[in-house]
Amino acid sequence: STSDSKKKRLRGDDPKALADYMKSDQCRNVFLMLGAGVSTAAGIPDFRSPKTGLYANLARLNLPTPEAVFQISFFRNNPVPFYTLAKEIYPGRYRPTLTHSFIKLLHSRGLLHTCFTQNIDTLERKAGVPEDKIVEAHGSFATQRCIDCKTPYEEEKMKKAIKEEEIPRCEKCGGLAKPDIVFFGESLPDKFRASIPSLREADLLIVIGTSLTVYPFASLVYFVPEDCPRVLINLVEVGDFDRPDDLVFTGKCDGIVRVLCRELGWEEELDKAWVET
Ligand code: CNA
Repeated sequence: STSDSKKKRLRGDDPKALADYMKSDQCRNVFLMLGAGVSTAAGIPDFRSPKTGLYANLARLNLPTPEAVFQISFFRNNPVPFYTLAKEIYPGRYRPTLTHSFIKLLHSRGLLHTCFTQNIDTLERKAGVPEDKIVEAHGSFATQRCIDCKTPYEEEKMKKAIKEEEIPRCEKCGGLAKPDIVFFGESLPDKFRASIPSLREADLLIVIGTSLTVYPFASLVYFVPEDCPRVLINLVEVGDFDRPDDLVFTGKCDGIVRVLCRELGWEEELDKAWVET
């Protein structure tokens, strides 16, 4: 029965029920899983949205398939498409969204355990979420190295090369220098695997702005306990949110996060955090 269930039963798409649960002392460890949809309002296109997504707009780069831009074997022979794209999405041009500020708030309220992100734009850090709470599962533009001898490459030089449309090369071996973002066929950072067991401590999992199509990242939703409510906030329904305590909110994440913060009594703080970033 629901009465002896450890967690409060959550059903459907009621932000008040979610807010009440978040305010209760049952909810201590909140985990997040983020995707490109969190950053579209910042002006960074996602991959898979029809028309606006990056994959829909890569045709002009003459790729065999859109995914090739992130394939290490393709990159080795032709790094130009990747650097063309990198110029477009390079951090520095964008500011965090309201949803990023919500994550900062979860941290300052002592609720955030870990923020798993597929995003490579570093906007979580920019919003003020401390690095030790972020797992950049697909790496980021924060560091870079040679794909052959692995010698680190200077950030300023990478910035300059991308800006001036030059191909950055390792000063040691002449290999291609690439930002440490994970390409298809490359392994995920050690921190990703090391952080998976902590999901057993989860009292709440919030999944925001991802198509949940990239593995192993997408499988994280299965590592939280059976009775841990899982919340999806996404433009469209994705994944299998069919456990009894799962909640699904469809729409733009910034709007949904605002409604949730209103229910939490955090709305003013949310706007303040966002203005200050
Ligand atoms: P995706 O496959 O493009 O899916 C994005 C999802 O977000 C889709 O289901 C959209 O419907 C949804 N969405 C778009 N806008 C919003 C919004 N405003 N509110 C709510 N939902 C929205 O992207 P994933 O992240 O799932 O794919 C994984 C790839 C994308 C990772 O490897 C990333 O590195 C990569 N990526 C990152 C960025 C970035 O760093 N900002 C940008 C583009 C791609």
